[in-house]
Amino acid sequence: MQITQVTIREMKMRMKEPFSTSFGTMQDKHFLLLEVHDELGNTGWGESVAFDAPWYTEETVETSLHMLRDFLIPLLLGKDISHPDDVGSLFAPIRGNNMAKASLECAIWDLYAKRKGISLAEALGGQRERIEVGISIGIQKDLADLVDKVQRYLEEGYKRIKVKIKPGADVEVLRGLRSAFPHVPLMADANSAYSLDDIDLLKRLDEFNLLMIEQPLAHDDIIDHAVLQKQLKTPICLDESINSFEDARKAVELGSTKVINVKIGRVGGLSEAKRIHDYCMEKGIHVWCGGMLEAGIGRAHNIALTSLPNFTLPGDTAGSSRYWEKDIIDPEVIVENGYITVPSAPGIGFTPNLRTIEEFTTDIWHFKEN
Ligand code: OSB
Ligand code: MG
Repeated sequence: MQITQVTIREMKMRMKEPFSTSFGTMQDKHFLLLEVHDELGNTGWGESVAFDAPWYTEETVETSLHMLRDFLIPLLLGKDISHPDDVGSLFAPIRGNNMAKASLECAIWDLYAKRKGISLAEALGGQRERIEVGISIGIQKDLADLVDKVQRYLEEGYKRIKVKIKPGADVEVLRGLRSAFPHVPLMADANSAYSLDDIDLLKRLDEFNLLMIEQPLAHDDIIDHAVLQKQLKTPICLDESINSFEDARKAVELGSTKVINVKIGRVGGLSEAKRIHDYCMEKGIHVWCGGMLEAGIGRAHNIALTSLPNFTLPGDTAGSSRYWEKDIIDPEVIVENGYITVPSAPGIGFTPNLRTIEEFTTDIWHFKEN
């Protein structure tokens, strides 16, 4: 397939509720929507996941735009691509910038599946017809608010509760939650808020029978997590630390992680996400699909990825209505009894809603081969 044109839309969408982590609070989701066109008039869609500020990883909306416009799109325009796996080698001369790369690569995957007339899930080798979903809840004002939220999401059917923790809002929060919900599948995400100096505190979390603790230590560490894991009963799940297949391999070999949160953007695209999935499956390491507060296009890619067999744990891919008054796809992502049905229509299987997309677009650029 020949890539003849790429459109970037800069988007701003207000979330229903602010989302707070150990690194800060977000209310407005600012991102890029990518639309790639082929020589036959087909289009494929992708969504960038970097935030406004570099507090999760180093990328931002602005760096993504810069990378796409000045490096990645020029590498792709006019190229004849036989399979989306080839995009990785095309982008190889550009170091890092995985989220920018992934937004474009995901659009190519959608386009590829549409040209073949198959769903993205099928193109990736996924088999599941529906996926189990959990929910990630930001830091709340107090324990009562958190208990209320958890109660509401359990009633909606979510299969696993993840709560954000940070120094000063950890042991007592989890103790309170555990006593309110003794048997709920529960986990905590620290977003890199601790160091090995906190080892005694982290060991106290073992008493709450958590499914796992996500990214307790530095965003770029895999060594200290291995040291910590030896002293914890609770399995460690790495998020920020895993930016590639090679990171995953090293973390698994070192014993730094027992579970991996796979995010398509963080690892540079669906092809790399699938490599990590396949490797973990071979090694008996369970994976689940993380989220970046995506709108509908990014969410659709996450759903397709989660249809692969080693996504054995509920992911963070909640329904559209958990984030948005109005999403940008038709139909919206719906969670029923804790499940999302994997669409079978060609490509991502959800139709971009051009009217709502236009409503949230703040800028637009078209790139053509010249
Ligand atoms: O660490 O998984 C994370 C949101 C923003 C940044 C980082 C993370 C998260 C979430 C929310 O946990 C996942 C979602 O609902 O999309
Ligand atoms: Mg995380």
